[in-house]
Amino acid sequence: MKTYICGHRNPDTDSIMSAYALADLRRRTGMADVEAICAGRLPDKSKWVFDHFGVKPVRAKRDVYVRVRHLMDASVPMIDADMSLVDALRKLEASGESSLPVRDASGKFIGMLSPAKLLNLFLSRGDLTIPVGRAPLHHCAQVLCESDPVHDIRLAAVKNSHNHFPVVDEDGKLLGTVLKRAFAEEPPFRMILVDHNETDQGIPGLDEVPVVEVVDHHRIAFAATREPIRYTADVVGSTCTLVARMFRAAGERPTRETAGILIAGIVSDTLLFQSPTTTDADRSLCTWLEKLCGESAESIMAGLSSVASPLSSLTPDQAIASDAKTYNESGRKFMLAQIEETNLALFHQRQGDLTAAIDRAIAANALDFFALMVTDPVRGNSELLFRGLESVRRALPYRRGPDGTLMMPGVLSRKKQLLPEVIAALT
Ligand SMILES: [Mn+2]
Repeated sequence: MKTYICGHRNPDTDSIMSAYALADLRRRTGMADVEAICAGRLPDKSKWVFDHFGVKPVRAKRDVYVRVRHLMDASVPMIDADMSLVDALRKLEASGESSLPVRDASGKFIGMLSPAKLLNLFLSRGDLTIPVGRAPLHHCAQVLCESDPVHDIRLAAVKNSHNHFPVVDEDGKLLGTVLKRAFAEEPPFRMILVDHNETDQGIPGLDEVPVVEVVDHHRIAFAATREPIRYTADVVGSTCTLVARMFRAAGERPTRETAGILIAGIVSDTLLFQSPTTTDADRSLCTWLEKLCGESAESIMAGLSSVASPLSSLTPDQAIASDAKTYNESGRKFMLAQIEETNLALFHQRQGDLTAAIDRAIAANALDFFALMVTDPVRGNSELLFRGLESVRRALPYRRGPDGTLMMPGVLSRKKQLLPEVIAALT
């Protein structure tokens, strides 16, 4: 069964690199069909890392919804309309099914071949050598489209009296059959989460797919599981540090490329060991990786920093969404976004546009408030653009700057520094 490894929505470098490296490790330790994916668009910084180390980037995937095409049963044959009825009935008999889908010369679905529908023809001793296309077919079957998400149609399908559902593509071309029992089966893939564990922060569709493993360095808000799962969590600066440690524990040595990819995750999440989230484990594992990679953490960080800043290369809506996380706390729904920007002058210039984008995000997501943290990793400061619930803004311990943003000297971490203050302000 296929296993996807995926970081959080609006993924950052740590999320994507840890997914890539963990897929490498899981493949080496015997997991056959595993693929690292990226929840949404691959950010430019991540693209730079993959290009720099000459490896194929992880695939961007919008969601992991189970779709009709995943449930299709390839062993159920299809009948061509020009086949003689007697041959078609033999094929039906051999298949062991109660009915089979029929397609015309252009491949389009035209109906189901079902003995019940042919009873009159048998009784009148009709000619069984006629083509199937001229025989009475069954037309009231529920036709499914391959891209339909299963959760939208499961209820109707289970209630339907038929056991066979023909599947067509957008043009009506017959692709195959879904059997009713497939709706009761487990999803055809499973998930490993890296760099997050809250379903709200995960790739859309995550709540329908079983999670078999989590590797993470955030607060734990994972739902109770039905079966034991592998869960690796520690208070370190980067999920890539945990993956590097897992390579070591398994006695596996990352390749030059994977070592470099892990370093990129570590330096970006710890802001080259400046963030207060940094631990000794981040530093010592990074030293080990530098030896395997042959490139220093500093040079990889310099490469990452050379990639265009979000404020100069993205629209305001894209910039605030590029690393935004949704939280539900004390009955409030809010988003905390973070962008790294060494040029805070640009932030002040674009403040009006960003404010408008934030107000749109608040309306679109029915949020109580939205805070955008703009972090300057070079000087080690952040500023906060806050919109929404005024009582929360006033309860935050940050001084208001001349143009209304909140000044956060020395604050670099959304998780460790901003989130606890926001939670405290809510209670
Ligand atoms: Mn991380």
